[in-house]
Amino acid sequence: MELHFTRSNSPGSVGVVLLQALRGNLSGYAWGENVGWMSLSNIHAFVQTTSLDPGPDTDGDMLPDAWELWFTNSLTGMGAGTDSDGDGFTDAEEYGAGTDPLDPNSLLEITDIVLSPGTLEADISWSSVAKRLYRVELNTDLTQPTNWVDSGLGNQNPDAGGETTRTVPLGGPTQQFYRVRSVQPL
Ligand SMILES: [Ca+2]
Ligand SMILES: [Ca+2]
Ligand SMILES: [Ca+2]
Repeated sequence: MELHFTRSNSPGSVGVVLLQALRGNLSGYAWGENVGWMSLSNIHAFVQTTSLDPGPDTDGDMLPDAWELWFTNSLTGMGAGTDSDGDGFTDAEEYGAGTDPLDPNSLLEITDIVLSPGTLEADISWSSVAKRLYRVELNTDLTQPTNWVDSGLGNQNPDAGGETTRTVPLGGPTQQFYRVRSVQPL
C-alpha cells in the first residue's frame, strides 16, 4: 500500500507520502514549509525531523533520504558535492539553506544593499525561506584569514514572501562586506 498527498514545493504547500512497511509498521515522509522534513521510516516508529535529526542517509552522501526522495524519487540522483541545477550551490549547500536543488532560481543570495542617506546604516535584502533563520555578518577586509562578525542582529526570522530585509551598521570607515548565513532552527 502506498498513499500520496500533494507533492508541491511551492511556498506554503505541504506533502505526505505514507508507505506500508514490514509487519504493518508505518513508513514514509512528510514535508511542510514551516517544519521542514519529517521521516516516519524508523522501524521503532518514532518521528524524526530534519530540525532535530536529519533521519537516515542510506547512501552516505550527507543528504537525508527523505530530502533526496522528495526531489528525485531516488537515493542516488543527487550528491553532496553535486550542483544538480547549476546555480553555483551544491546539493548539500541547498539542503542546508532549505532551497530547491533542482531549481536554479532557488538559492540563498543577497539581492540588494541600500545605503541610508545621512546614517551609518544600510538595508540589506536576501532571498529567504520560511524554514530557516538567518544571520547577517560583517567584515571590513577579505584577506585571509577573514574575520566575519555578527552584525549585532543575531538569528533573524525570515520575512514573509521569499525575501528578508534588515538594517545593519556600515561599520568600516572605507569599505564594508556583508554575508548572510542560513541557520536551521533547531
Ligand atoms: Ca543520502
Ligand atoms: Ca544547486
Ligand atoms: Ca537551487
